[in-house]
Amino acid sequence: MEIKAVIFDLDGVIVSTDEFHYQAWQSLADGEGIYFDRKINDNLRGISRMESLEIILRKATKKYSDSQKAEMAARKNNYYCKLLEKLSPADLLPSVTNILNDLRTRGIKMAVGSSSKNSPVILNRIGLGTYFDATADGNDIKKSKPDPEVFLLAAERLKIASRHCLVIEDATAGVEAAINAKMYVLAIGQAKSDMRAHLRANDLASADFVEIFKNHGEYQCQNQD
Ligand code: B16
Ligand code: MG
Repeated sequence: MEIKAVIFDLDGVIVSTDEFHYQAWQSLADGEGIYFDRKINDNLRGISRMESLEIILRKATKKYSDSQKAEMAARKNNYYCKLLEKLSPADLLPSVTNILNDLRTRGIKMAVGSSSKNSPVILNRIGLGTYFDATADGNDIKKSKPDPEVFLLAAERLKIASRHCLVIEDATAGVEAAINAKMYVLAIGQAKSDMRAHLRANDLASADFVEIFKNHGEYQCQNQD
């Protein structure tokens, strides 16, 4: 199986906005008197804003109406967008720039596949607004990860068959989405112990791209910083 394209998850793979999501949900939960911690937050990785809220509300002692939920989701997004104002190209996670440049030089197609509706804002802030050959995000899809929709759409926009795509993910929901899309998947960070992934690494910086492409195509990547 030759890898012709790499589809990057955004939050937690390219940039550590996953920490901002945590802080924003914590602010919301504190304001509502709902218990929330980093362990619960890990279950929110890769899934949509409203699905995340539903998980948080499992710890709530009162029932919320749909309009109250919509207001809470908007409030969380306001906290989150405030934090995004601080983002800059300096916030790219280690090795991202080198890996992107290497992939580009070798002719590998690249896309972003993110559940986030804030994906375009984030990409602009980190200086990658026009970098990718294609993007697919929370604004384009009906079902978020673990549904494969976002990755299938990214591959369609790249015009590359699923079996030639490598997804890089930090969420177990994202690993499952890639497998559901019949794509190859490298799991990093929180997802690194997910045995369903074909490849696993602590983070992008320690992923052995030389080995990956030696086994799955002619491409060889130099990913030293
Ligand atoms: P938003 P990814 C996901 O992005 C996040 O991991 C997840 O925590 C978040 O709830 C989701 O985006 C929706 O984000 O509220 O900005 O639309 O990891 O798929 O890039
Ligand atoms: Mg992620």
